[in-house]
Amino acid sequence: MSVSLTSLTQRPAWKALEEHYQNIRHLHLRTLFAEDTERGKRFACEGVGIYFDYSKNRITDETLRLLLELARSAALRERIDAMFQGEKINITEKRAVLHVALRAPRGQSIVVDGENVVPEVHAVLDKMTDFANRVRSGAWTGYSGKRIRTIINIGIGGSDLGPFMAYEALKYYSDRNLTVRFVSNIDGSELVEALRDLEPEETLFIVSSKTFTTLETLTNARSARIWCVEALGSEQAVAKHFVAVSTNAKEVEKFGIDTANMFEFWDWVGGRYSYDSAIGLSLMIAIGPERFRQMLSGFHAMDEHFRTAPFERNLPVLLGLIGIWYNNFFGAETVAVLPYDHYLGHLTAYLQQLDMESDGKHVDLQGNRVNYQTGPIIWGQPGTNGQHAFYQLIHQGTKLIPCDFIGFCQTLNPLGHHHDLLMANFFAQTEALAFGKTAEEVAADGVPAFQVAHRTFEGNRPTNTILADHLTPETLGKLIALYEHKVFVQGTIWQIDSFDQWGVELGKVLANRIVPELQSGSEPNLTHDSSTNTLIRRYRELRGAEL
Ligand code: G6Q
Repeated sequence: MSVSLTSLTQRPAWKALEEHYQNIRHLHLRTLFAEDTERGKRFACEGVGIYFDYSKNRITDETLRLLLELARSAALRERIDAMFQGEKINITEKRAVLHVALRAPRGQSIVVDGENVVPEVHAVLDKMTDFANRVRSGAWTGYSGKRIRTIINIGIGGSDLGPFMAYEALKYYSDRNLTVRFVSNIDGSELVEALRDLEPEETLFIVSSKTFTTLETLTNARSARIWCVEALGSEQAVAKHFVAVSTNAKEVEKFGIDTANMFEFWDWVGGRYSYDSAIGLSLMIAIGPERFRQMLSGFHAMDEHFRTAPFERNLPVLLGLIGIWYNNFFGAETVAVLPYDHYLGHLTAYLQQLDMESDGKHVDLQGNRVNYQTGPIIWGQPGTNGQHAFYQLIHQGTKLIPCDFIGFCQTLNPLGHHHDLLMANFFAQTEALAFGKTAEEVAADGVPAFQVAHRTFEGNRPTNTILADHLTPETLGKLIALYEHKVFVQGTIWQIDSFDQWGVELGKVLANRIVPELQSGSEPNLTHDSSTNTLIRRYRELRGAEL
């Protein structure tokens, strides 16, 4: 795709938004709702069963009109088509960006370098299905013939956060005779704690690494292998207790895993966009192939919505544009993601990587430093715990923190009135954040004068509400695709490459330089800055000391 674009901040739509911001920055949500009794319905839309209420945002019809204009000026439509058609839009790595192909139905065609990739996707899904069924049924046994009870996914970043989040999110649907654990950190304590109560005979390791060269993953995998071989008394045990998920067959073989037990994916799947590929093998084993495929059809439904719905009713487009409004015009630095569902406890950590690794860039596609803000800081945790902790700052602090509230109308675990109470909190919070409580209202409650200022809530704190029926594999797929595409929308407007991650690559190189300096027997010749040199010397002095 070659669309040449005027610099972002010089575009008429951008300039118009700057001016519009000056006009409405003091406008209160109280006024907006009072002036339009239908606002709660008008500023809401539904797509593929996800209800999106964006009325409690500091926007008017004019704001939306201008934001949509900005999207058009960024050639968003052309860019969406380019992604779905397999163009190499990840320009710094010269790669196509095709996580959407991972959930394309059998029979669809998406061509990369002259080849339709959809049949390959389904061939791997079929291989995963067969393997998952064998583990779940007990047909696949460990070396000593016992069935597998625990699966340990060893991976990090994109090869960990996605399957971990989704396993927790869909635990309700998982086979409780099997447990999945996730080991990511190179800190040996994590692996030791994960293994301490396990039977090696009943444990299966899935080594998940796109490159199969990542220090953390390979170090953990080697230690796990020693644990397994020592306990089972033979190298032959590896074939029954280790499988791999990777794009790199050569390295998998080098590690000693039979490539017949390797599940493939491709360089056009970014790590943080990969949990619906073979990287989700642990999840598929836990919830079963059928539910995994339901999740994929949820992803696909949102993909199609994103690809075809008019921007005015397009959930990822609206979510993305509203985020731009606060990030680039109000100067908000962060976004809080607040799921009101126990099972979504790891969603925010997952979205943190998805969003911040994708859009945390300071140069545009031409390599020029941008003169505007790009990706926000994503943070948060499930309500209502947050209400008893950091919500104070959202309600009464000095910072503007736009929030995404995510909730469900039905619970998977009906228990007394729990769910109504949970959702009452959800609705009450977005209401209070929007409307606040004036000093007059506080005084009218009989609050002593000295407390009135402290107990006044300015309100005008913006929130999005994302509401679905209940949490199913399909709903999770829709939700994740919603955020994937929201990140894409924003990256497109900011004109950055949302699909590379040079900051992560740097970390991989830097640590390798210091390892020999920590381990060498003789005093190393340290050439870092004086702080790093001193810290390394201190560490070398103390590392061998008795505990
Ligand atoms: C994701 C990133 C990064 C990556 C990890 C693990 O988009 O590239 O988080 O997933 O560094 O890499 P491997 O899968 O290659 O081990």
